[in-house]
Amino acid sequence: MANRRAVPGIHPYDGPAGGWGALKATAIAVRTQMDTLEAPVTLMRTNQPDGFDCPGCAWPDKEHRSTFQFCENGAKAVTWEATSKRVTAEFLAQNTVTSLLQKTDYELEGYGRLTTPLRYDAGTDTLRPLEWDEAFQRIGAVLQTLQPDQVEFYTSGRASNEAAYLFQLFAREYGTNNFPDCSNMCHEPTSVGLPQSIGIGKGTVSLDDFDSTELVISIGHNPGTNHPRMMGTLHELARKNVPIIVFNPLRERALERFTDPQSVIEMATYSSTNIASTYYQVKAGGDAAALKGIAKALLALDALQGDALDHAFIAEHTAGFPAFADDLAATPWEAIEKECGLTRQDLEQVAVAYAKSKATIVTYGMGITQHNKGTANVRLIADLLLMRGNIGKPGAGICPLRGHSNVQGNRTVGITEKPSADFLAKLEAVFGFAPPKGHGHDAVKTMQAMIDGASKALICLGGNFAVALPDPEQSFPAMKALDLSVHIGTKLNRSHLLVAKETLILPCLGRTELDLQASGRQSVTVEDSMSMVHASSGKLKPASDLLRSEPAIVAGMAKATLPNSKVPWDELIEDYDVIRDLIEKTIPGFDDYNARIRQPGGFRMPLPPTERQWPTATGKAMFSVFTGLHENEIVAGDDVLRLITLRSHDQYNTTIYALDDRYRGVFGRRDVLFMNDVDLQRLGLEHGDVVDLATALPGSSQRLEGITVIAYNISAGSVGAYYPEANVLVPLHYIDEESGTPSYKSVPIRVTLRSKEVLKVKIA
Ligand SMILES: Nc1nc2c(c(=O)[nH]1)N[C@H]1C(S)=C(S)[C@@H](COP(=O)(O)OP(=O)(O)OC[C@H]3O[C@@H](n4cnc5c(=O)[nH]c(N)nc54)[C@H](O)[C@@H]3O)O[C@H]1N2
Ligand SMILES: Nc1nc2c(c(=O)[nH]1)N[C@H]1C(S)=C(S)[C@@H](COP(=O)(O)OP(=O)(O)OC[C@H]3O[C@@H](n4cnc5c(=O)[nH]c(N)nc54)[C@H](O)[C@@H]3O)O[C@H]1N2
Ligand SMILES: [Mo]
Repeated sequence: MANRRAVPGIHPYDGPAGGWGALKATAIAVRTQMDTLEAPVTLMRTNQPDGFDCPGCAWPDKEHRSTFQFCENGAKAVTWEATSKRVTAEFLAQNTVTSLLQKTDYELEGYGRLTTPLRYDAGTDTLRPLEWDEAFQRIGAVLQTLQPDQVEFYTSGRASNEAAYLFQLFAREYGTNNFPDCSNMCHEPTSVGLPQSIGIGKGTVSLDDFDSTELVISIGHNPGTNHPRMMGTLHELARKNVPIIVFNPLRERALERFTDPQSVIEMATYSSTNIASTYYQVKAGGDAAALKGIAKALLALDALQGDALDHAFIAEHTAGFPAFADDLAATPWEAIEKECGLTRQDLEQVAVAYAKSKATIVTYGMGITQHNKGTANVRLIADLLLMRGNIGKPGAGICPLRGHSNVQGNRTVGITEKPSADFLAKLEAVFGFAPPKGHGHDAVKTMQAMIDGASKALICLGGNFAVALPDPEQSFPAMKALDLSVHIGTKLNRSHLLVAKETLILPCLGRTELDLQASGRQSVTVEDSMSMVHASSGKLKPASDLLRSEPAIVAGMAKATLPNSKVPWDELIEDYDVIRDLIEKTIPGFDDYNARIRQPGGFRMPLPPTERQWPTATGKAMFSVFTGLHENEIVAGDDVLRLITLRSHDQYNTTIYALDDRYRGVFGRRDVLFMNDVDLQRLGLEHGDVVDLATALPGSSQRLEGITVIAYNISAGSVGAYYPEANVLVPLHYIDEESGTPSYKSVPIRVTLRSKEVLKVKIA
């Protein structure tokens, strides 16, 4: 570390995560975004019984009635939505779409909330206001000229159960199962892998399980930034000396040390708590090897002492164990060590700790799923847990950390391109139209169909589709080639501006805002990471009088498109209880839906594995065999590095709040590549050099130029850069074949020197 040259905006951060820095960051967020009189009241309503659900993350809240939990990034999510900034018609008249496309995502976000329905006018190259009815009529007119399978219905996981259910109802009555959604870029490996292993594509733990767990293994997620309320739980466990074993290529500060802003003592004394008991810097994409190593060591331990496996559980509840064990026996330690970058001894130590714990939870995020073998990775985690009967008992289980706050609920209420026959039959019985049976497009397939010209229209319920997906060089022109794009959103983003022949932007209410319909104040419902469904209702005055709720907008489009619709759209919008009654009639698990969301904390969706019921094809929990170890064997070579694309502390997916990444020591800029010292030396590079990156896959010419490489504590062979800027390097078809999820966390790249001169950047 000594004698490194100075690089603008790069200052190692030595403190713990959380603490006073987090309070200060919140104060800044409030000051820059909101009317300061209103802000404290709004923040206090987050996750309260009568308030709104925090749009920041999907981590549950105890009964939704805890005293307000301070959370820096939750506060940012709320203040950015409740901002007092507005995109006005005057502003849009003065700024052409071409000029707005020159702005950064950060600048676009900074213009604030959308206030009126907009339509692109090619003559003036501007977005112009129009009436709601006119907007719906235009959408209906275009959709009536297209074949249903030429239309794509995208959902970003913020949408409520009610909005998402109506969206799928509209699309299915119209005649397609084309449902690309953000989950296809996120936890699809969980949704595809876990049903094969345990019979349901959801996590099995509840918040209470963390009270009695004896060991947490945390793999590939960064809770200090992305699941900030989870830090309270981890902090509590660490203080009780429950071991927390971390696998992550980067040293993430919040997983090392955390000061709980709720703790008066820690705040007053500037002290902190160590979070990880052991921190293993696995290679990017090396988790499968590490997990196999732990499982192999556990088998060896069991051979010695006889009690490292739960033999009774394996015999009674599982199938496939012999094949799983045979494969482990056939997997050599040298190969495991090479692939994960950890030693046999490391992994044996984890096995010993694991064998000692009577109840273990494994938590995981994008570090596991966004890989070529994402689904197989998820199944290996389930295997490890099954070996010791760690599913379906208190204090134990699998805990995928979901992304968007209601992404899990969206899937539950029918946002899927592969609907079950049962569900379609129920829709038909209840509504009297025949929904399409063939499978539709997921996110990557949608983009490919757009590139090929087969898909002509894209309707987006939130999100920033083109920016979230890989390879903008292909996806941006494909957006512009569409006949129609429609975006229901709160803030202007780049996908909105990649205008098609016809483009409409429909501004909606956010979670924090009052939703008044004919029967009065409405609430919506969401399902968190732990399958708890609860109500959310905003109270703030809407950002503009012209905003409509997401359900109302979907109903408006549906009525204009389907004049003979069998769905009573108007009744549904008058009172969302009626939507919930229909959800109850068509989807299992929602019995007494309206009554149960009126109870504090809501209710839990059925999770058969928690009772050791396994709705798999065999009726047993299934072990899997992860063939090989390698994430990808297409490209090898000493000069090829694996690129992880990740989130900074100051962003929410494609929404960039600010240009800092405090805990990683990056300030005022995002054009950096994190690299290990060993790799820097090996490649003849120096901290601060400007480099070019090229995707190292056969036939790819994808490049990202002029990035500053910085020395960072990241596992050798792995490098990191920010999403979405680095998406130019991710090929569209570099995916996990089982789930269709892009391998955003393991892109093979080559790095070449551009200039030894340190870039002069103006730090904002
Ligand atoms: N504030 C904020 N909150 C968010 C979001 C946000 O952008 N901002 N996004 C939301 C969404 S949609 C999602 S999906 C979640 C995302 O939450 P995370 O899953 O935490 O997402 P990432 O930032 O992409 O980071 C993944 C972590 O995995 C590590 N990692 C990368 N590759 C590997 C690997 O091969 N193996 C292992 N073991 N680790 C690896 C990275 O170093 C990083 O710490 O957060 C949600 N919450
Ligand atoms: N390279 C790389 N790419 C990735 C990832 C990665 O780790 N690396 N992560 C992937 C993951 S996990 C995900 S989930 C996707 C995210 O993909 P998306 O969900 O498509 O993207 P977001 O950035 O969350 O969408 C932000 C937009 O949503 C709109 N919005 C915000 N709130 C609301 C609301 O209440 N209602 C409506 N209707 N609209 C609203 C705003 O207009 C805002 O601009 O990106 C994926 N892309
Ligand atoms: Mo996500």
